[in-house]
Amino acid sequence: MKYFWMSIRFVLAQIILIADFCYRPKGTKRSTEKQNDMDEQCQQLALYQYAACPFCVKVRWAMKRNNLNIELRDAKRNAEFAYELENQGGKLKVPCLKITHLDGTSQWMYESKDIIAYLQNIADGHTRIELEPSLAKAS
Ligand SMILES: N[C@@H](CCC(=O)N[C@@H](CS)C(=O)NCC(=O)O)C(=O)O
Repeated sequence: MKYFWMSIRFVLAQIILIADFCYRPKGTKRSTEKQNDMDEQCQQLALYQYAACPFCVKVRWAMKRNNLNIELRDAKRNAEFAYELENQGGKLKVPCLKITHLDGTSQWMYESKDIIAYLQNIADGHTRIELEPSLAKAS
């Protein structure tokens, strides 16, 4: 019986991975200057996720759609990421977005809907992530 459920989970994971690959959206283009600014803001973010989690796929699609280059941390394959997520974030659940603030504190955002809404606000310029002085452009 154990092997039956393992097989079902394996097949479902493969379906999710294939769907992710086939239906991944194209990214919208922005000017190089705006993209650089967005990339700098995204350095304050990290997404803890599993490759074959449907909720994580939704978040990764939102990132792709908006050209947000956020570091992906696979908490299934990397024990250190899983440990950080559980001990600093509070629970071993994905997706979870880690937002590092200027003062060094971190915010751990769970729930794919909340993460997608937050990322959309960043992409639309309604929310701005404060940058480390070393990252902020001298202008
Ligand atoms: N309502 C959550 C559901 C997230 C969820 O159920 N994630 C699963 C993976 S697909 C999970 O992390 N479960 C706990 C675990 O696998 O340890 C969301 O939309 O983000």
